[in-house]
Amino acid sequence: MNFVLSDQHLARREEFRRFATEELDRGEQFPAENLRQAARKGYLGLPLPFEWSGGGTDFLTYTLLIEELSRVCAATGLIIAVHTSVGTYPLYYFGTQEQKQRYLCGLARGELLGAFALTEPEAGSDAGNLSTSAYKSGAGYLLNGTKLFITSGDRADLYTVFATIDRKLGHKGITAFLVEKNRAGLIPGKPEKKMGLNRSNTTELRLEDLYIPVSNRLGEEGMGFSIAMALLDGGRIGIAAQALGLARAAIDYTKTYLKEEQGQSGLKTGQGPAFKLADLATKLEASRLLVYRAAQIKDAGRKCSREAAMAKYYSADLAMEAAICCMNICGFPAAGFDHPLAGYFCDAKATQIYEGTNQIQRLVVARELLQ
Ligand code: COS
Repeated sequence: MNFVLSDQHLARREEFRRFATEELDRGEQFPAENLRQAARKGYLGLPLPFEWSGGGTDFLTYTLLIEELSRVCAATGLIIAVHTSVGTYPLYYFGTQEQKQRYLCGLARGELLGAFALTEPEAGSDAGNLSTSAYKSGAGYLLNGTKLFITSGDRADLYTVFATIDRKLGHKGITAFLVEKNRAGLIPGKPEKKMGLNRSNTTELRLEDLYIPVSNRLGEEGMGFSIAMALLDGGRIGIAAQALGLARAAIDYTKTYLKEEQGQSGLKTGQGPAFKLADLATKLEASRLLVYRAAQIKDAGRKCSREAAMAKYYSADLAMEAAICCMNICGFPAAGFDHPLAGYFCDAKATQIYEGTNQIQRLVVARELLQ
């Protein structure tokens, strides 16, 4: 295993860093302009092959992109991570040639935005227990049910939706479908008000007698759960990279704060905050290695469930720890709603919850250890 990024990776990281610093805005609305600029650079299909209008990079390069974007705007990082790993990869990995020809280039170029609709009000962590139904109807299926907490739920052009053809079959009944935004019966809700990441629209999605032709089924009937799980492995690496970006943002902010404070008042900083920062910087490196390793295992075409889970929960917990620690170091002003550290704190919390809670990640790791 290579512990050092290649010159090519370093050059791409520098490019992403410059782009994020110079071209991303940190406003409050849905970051449409950020996405447009990122699409212009080819960042919405970075790890997709050239033949499908992608950037032809490995997954490791994609994690560098998500980390750099998220350091500046975690919502932009999240939207692009979800669009790529679970919005576009379903089609790339499991689509027929005809399905790919319809949508894959548009997704990779960022002309279309992808979304992933698995979670339901009664099926979050226990994803295999979902109840959205898909009944055979003519040359297709009628879908009925409610999906919850869908990233870009009201913005996406193409959704991968999971429904069961027969609930009695358990996870073996779950089937995946490609659903275009303008289909009658697809009803997105209003964006949820969250404590962080409000630039990323998270919505409910109601499916009411939503007709889907067989030509939009992704994979065979009953393959949906395995498809979802396989995609989430990659998705979790992206979220781990997002959390890395957030942890780094908090640490960078506090480094500047301490240097300025030291400049003004000699030894006032003392060893307490400095040592705390050293601990965080060390954990950040450990976290990075977990993320890069998971990405490299994926790039090697091997199963990376355990490594992705480890990277995801370690990085997300670190993002939270870094935000709290840095707020403690910077003191009362950091608790203000508009303070950057308060923003990182609010954004970091979500990384512990979505793409499979950190408890689910521990379950994935523990199961592999004990099997
Ligand atoms: N890749 C491919 N297939 C996988 C897989 C993976 N990473 N993980 C599991 N599977 C397959 C298994 O091989 C099994 O297939 P067979 O029945 O053909 O043998 C099937 O899926 C069921 O696996 P398992 O018994 O492990 O499923 P569980 O119901 O116990 O669920 C957890 C496992 C809890 C890990 C799963 O439900 C999960 O990840 N939940 C969290 C969901 C989530 O992340 N939601 C976020 C959505 S986006 S915000």
